[in-house]
Amino acid sequence: MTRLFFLFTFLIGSFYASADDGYRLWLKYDLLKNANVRAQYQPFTLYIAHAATDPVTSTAAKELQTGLQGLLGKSIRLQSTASTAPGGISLELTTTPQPNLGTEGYSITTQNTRVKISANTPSGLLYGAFALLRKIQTATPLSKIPETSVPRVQLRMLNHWDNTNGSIERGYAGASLWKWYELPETVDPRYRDYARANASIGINAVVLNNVNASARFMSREYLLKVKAIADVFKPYGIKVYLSVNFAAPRILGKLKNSDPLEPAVRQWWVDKASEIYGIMPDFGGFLVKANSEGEPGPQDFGRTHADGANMLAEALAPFKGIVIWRAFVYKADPKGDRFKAAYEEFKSLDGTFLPNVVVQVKNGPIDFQPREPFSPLFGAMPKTPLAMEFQITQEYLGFSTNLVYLAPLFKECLDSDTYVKGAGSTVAKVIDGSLHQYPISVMAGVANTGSDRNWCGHLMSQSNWYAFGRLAWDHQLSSSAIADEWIKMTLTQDAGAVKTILAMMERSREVYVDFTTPLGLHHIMGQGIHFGPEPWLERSARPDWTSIYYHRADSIGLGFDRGINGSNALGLYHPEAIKQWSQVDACPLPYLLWFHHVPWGKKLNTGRSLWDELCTRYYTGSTAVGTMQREWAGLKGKMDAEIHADVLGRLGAQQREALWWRDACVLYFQQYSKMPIPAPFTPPSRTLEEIKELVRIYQFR
Ligand code: BDP
Repeated sequence: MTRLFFLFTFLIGSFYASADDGYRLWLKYDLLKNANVRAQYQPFTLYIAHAATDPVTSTAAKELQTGLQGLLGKSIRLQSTASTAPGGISLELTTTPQPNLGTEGYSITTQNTRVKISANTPSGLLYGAFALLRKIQTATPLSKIPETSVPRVQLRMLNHWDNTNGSIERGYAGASLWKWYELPETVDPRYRDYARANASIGINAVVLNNVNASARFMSREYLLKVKAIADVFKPYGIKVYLSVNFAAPRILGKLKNSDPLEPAVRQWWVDKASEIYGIMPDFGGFLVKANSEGEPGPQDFGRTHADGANMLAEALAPFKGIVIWRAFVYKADPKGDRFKAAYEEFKSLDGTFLPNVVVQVKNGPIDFQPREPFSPLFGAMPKTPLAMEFQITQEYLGFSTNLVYLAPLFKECLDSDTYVKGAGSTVAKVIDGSLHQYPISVMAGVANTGSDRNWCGHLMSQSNWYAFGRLAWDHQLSSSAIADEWIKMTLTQDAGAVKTILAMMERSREVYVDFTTPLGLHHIMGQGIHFGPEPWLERSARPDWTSIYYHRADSIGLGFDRGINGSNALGLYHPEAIKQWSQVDACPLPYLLWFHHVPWGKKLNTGRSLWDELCTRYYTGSTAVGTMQREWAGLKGKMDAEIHADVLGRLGAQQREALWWRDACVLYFQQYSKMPIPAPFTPPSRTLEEIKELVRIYQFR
């Protein structure tokens, strides 16, 4: 039997060694190559004892069994009664709740040859099991195995922008994972693999459908399909949520309108809530995009966002469901500044929402740009729980052809200081509820998964899903620590290769910013598709969908004046936060053109003029992609060949795109600066018209 097991492990191992399609993500569990490393874990690999019989604890035990068998090449027994025999791992629920473990935390302790994972709840045991596996997978020394960890944010959530027809809004990794037409009769085994991956990084909440929501999701027909997915997620500690269309009472319920103060409308939602919870007692709640980009909402009836949110909250409250109401709203006002829109609509509503409402705010004031200052709303709503919304899918960060590790972007926002309660009032502390004692805390990420075999299109984008989950669990983790884990679990444990890949990942976001939107430029990408450069975009359905609205290039200079002589969006921040950005000479260069209209010839603290600095960034940024390409090529043989080749190909595409961006932007802005491309850089060999033509092919316009 044991021999058979080894043969099986060997065969599986050699199969994956020759062709890894990335499906297994970071949960590879291949035999640890180094026998000495393996040996240090031997003492506690004999059996896993777990006394509880609930589904989540069983999942934890089975995951440990599968993982350890693969990593250590040993057959592991699973025993359901507690035992004191040496050399085992036990999963134990605390008999009296331990305050230091919270509801989902765990502690891993080692004593002699035993490892004990304890938690107050089955979910805690599941996270402890995955933590132990992660440690073994990354060859952590035995002495560093003990750990106590509690998530800082309660709801660690993915938002899928998936539609009923299988398409994904801003999805770059194939079609939707959810097969609505097959459900509920056919349940794709992939749902389970998805849930596993999420649970392994602590994600415990999933919104299945697009925020531009079809009312269909509120029909009984669809709720039964949703239930089939929810049933698969449950043993992984994950709750399902749905985006709702605010006009559902009219569209689906055939009421005359969806006015939140209309008794019949309110009753419709009350009835709908009890129907939903009748089908799925564990249902999480609603996510709502209202009165934004053409979606229906309470303002259609002269009501406020709070009226709308509270109506839904009242309906969900008896079942402990929550409403996550998005603050992503803006009006088509050519004279206004979109930067201020969400703040202006929501600030005055602070304190008017029911306790089971959370307002979800995008990290920046505009829209998931490669770099944004933090949204001023994070410093403005002490009486309303605010959720963070990050975008994991790379809508504005190069789709699935660009290697961009997003943890530095997420961290930059989380570590920003709002100063609302003195220095150190970081966005992270707002979000995790510790600054204002919010009763609910949520961090959401717009998912980058799809039906592609490797889930994320670009293999390296798997790291962004991973990093999001890890940071939602603990925003104090460093970007590099997370990348280090991910590389070792996903790609290679060769020390030199890990170092090279880590360095590449760490600088990748800055590289992307440099060749697309350096120095605080923003929103100058291709219209609609949001791909490639289009700084020349002057006309669109709305002024704030053009590029000239944002970059404001003219014969004098470049950038959006958001100071007191401009839109004064800066005035929405705390005085201490304003200070860091308000003076053109002192403003950190990454934010310069976010807040200032700067003369082309203005000397910056790099010693170069604005124009020269801009060109330098475009040129060095696009050159850096070439360097990444060469470094990656040098990693051949250090990881699976298929993965290596795939990433190398994508880096080639990224190089091509980086050169478009460079040439498009320097040639376009040169029309205003009227200055030469500075030495040592060579001017583009193609004309602006040629680039525009190229970009048009991709825009299909
Ligand atoms: C924008 C996307 C659009 C989304 C919208 C949103 O381009 O597809 O529907 O955000 O977040 O970035 O609602």
